[in-house]
Amino acid sequence: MLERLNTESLLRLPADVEKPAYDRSRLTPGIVHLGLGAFHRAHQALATDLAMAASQDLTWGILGVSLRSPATRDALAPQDGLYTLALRDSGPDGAAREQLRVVGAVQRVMVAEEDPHAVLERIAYPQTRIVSLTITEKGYCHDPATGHLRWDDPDILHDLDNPIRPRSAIGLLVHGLALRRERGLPPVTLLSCDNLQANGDTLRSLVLAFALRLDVALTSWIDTHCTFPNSMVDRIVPATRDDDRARIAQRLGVEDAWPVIGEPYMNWVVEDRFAAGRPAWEAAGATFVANAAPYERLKLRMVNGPHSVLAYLGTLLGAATMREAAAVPALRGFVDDLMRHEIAPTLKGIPDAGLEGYRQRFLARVDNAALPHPTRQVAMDGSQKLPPRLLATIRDRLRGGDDIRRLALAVAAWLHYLRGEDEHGARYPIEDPLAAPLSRLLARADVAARAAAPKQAVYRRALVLAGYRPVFGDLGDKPVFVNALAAQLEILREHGALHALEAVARDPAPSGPADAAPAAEMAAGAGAEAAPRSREAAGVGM
Ligand code: CS2
Repeated sequence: MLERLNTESLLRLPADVEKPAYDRSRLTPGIVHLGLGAFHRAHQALATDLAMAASQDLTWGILGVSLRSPATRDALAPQDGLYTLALRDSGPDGAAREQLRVVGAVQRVMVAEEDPHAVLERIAYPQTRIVSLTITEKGYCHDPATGHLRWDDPDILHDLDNPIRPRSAIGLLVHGLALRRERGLPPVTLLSCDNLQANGDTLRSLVLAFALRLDVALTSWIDTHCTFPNSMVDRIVPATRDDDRARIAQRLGVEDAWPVIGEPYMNWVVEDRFAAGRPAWEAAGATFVANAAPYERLKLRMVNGPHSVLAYLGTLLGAATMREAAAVPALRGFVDDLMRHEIAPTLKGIPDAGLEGYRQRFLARVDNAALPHPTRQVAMDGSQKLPPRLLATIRDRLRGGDDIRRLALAVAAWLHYLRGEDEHGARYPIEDPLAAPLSRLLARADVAARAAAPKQAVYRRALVLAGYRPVFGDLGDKPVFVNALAAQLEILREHGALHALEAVARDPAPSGPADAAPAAEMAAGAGAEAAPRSREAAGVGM
């Protein structure tokens, strides 16, 4: 039985393992972080560790909060908050390389569900200056298409009436801020590090909307004093596997119950609007800017969008990892063409965005043989991920009257993936907060297609699917989109993913928006269906 990683065993780790270069016994907590998953531990916690080492300002210890699961707390508490970050890639000879660092910035871990009041107390702690979040897209309890708070979300409803025991991140934040205000404490910065477009602005509007239901004075206090910087974070962090744990324990000579693995590449761009100071994160390579929106758009569209495409088409083709997916020549070529021809042109005019660098790096990052990244991990929660990653790009393209066939194939691939069965007949679970309504949607689309005249069935199916407002918003009202989707869905259903990829590669881009010729004809034949919504398309009866 190996000894556990902790304050004491830290002293005996091998010399090639990097360690916190500051006195952890002098740390004081300045950050409360909601969502202590691998993503946070591989970037913000690391950056805070490096910032404290560089500046010796030790007032930025992190109190990590898991919203529900006790697993991270159970792993890290016996380790005094210490964990290993393993950055992995391949050397010039193709052999895996791994750089290990023990991160010391997390001082303590709490589980909100066990003791929500303790979390509120920490938000309302005098020394807390930043409350940050990586709770994934679905953690915001917002409508992915509009960005508005979902007032029908059971946790949000519960939290409006429960100032002492909130369950949602938004409830914890607002009730925690209310306590701060009551106690006359200074404001804090609320820093979202999730993959949402305008993540800070989105968080701000959700917090203010919730606060407004409780107390106007609180709302204006938050609005006037707290800040919500937008930020873009980029690092691929697959879930840790048992073989990672075993390998890392062997190198450390002690057991780490939950190391985190990631790629060496990291990019963090943050708006420099902090209400009460911040760590010297530039020591870890963070870039501070006045406006992070262009960088967020760049990353969501040029990394996360193609990522989702590889995950859905890859899953349909039976690829278990992102690298396997990108090794399918037709899919690789498709992703590259998609970035070049349909995504990158929507990002023109972004200053200093390094657009070309992002494109060139993308496939090389996915190819990292030392970092298997399951397609399943990226494919999950598509209902939340599609709007900022792919649909916003489609909207921009439609505005310009530009070709969207490749983007339509990407969206069709998600819808096709939702059937839960790959092209070899293997079944997989759909992990998505909207899994149940989406499954009903697929069933209704089938019924509508069966009921339609044969020539219109394809269009009818697409019309019902694109009419699902929580994901597509008003895109389902746009015949050009529905046509393009119908055409790609039809090819996927009838001939499979490879055929669809080859067809879109063979067919040179048309000049105008009327690209999905066969479906466009169907739409014309479908008369009123090409016009604004039918009851079915509006999602009635869902
Ligand atoms: C991925 C992201 O899981 C996903 O959906 O697209 O987590 C991606 O790896 C990171 O955003 C890269 O920065």
